[in-house]
Amino acid sequence: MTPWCGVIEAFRKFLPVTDQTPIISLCEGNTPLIQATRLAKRICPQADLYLKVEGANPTGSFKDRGMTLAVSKALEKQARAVMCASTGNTSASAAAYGGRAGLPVYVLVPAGKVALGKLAQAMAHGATVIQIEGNFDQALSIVKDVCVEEQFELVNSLNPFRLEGQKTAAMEVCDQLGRSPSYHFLPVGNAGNISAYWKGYKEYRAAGQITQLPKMMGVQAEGAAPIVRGHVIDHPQTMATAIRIGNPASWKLALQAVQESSGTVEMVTDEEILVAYQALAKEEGVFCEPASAASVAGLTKDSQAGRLPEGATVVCTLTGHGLKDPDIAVNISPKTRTVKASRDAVFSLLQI
Ligand code: AN7
Repeated sequence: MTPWCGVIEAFRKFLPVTDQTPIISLCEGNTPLIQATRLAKRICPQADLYLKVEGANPTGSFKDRGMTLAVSKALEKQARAVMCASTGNTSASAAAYGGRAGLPVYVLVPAGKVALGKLAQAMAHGATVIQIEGNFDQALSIVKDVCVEEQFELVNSLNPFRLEGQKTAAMEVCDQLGRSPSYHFLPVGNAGNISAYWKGYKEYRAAGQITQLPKMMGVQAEGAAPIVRGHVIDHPQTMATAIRIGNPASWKLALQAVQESSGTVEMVTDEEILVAYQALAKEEGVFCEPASAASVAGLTKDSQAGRLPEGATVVCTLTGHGLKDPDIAVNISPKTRTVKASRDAVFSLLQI
């Protein structure tokens, strides 16, 4: 068996690279597609449910699929530096891949609204991390200006190479399932990923690898749901900080994906997200970050409302690893107990 060498090598013929492109890879992709029978029995007994565990990528999120290509292309065109605005995961990925390419990395993040693990990653990989007293949308607007003036390579999903790389996730799902799912749920923030998946599915069908296309089901957090509400949200709010975005860059592309596929964009409350987050961790052994669980929260809602047909094959993308946001996990779980180092003290706590 040839070893896995990352998404550019695996999907080279679908990607805009040549023999001259220097490939910066951390062997991203090839993430598990895990069947979730226990969870399905409870939330959608009429369907087969699979989880695409993107937290298993090298920096713990799906962003690596796009970043390998964006940074490789930045290096090819001899960019001076790479820069992004981020709710956290893009900055972690840019820092890792940029560092590996030997490029300076600048990231702008909303102060106090980035999960600890993500901030730690950007810092550890040596990026210049600038926190702004504002939100993601303001950060992106500043970054766009700086990149034009300084001729830095913008590595947000406005960079078309990001979406090209991320589309490989849809292709992997088809390879793993042996066909396309009938429904694909994923969280929507800046709306790049849902657009990338749709591109990937369509290209795979055009290449004769699949015959059907899934319905694309986007899920936003209620306090940060501009696409569902049909207008920009100036002050987006959600504890799922990864998708705390009020003016998504790929808004139009996402709507197109949903309309072309006869899917939907819906919103779920923070409480519904946390219920799904805990169920995934406890019932399936899959620890994702809160934003990722929005996909399963959306599925739960649709299934309960009778909108999911009998025999559906459903994939939920879990976009980021649970370890990204340790504070949430600790804060919403029952407190751990500390006792004397004695057998009796320990036995007294066992619930058997
Ligand atoms: C875990 O890192 O926008 O709809 O700056 O980190 O493609 O934006 C992150 C987004 C879902 C939404 N799940 O994806 C960033 C950033 C997780 C994420 C999304 C993000 P898009």
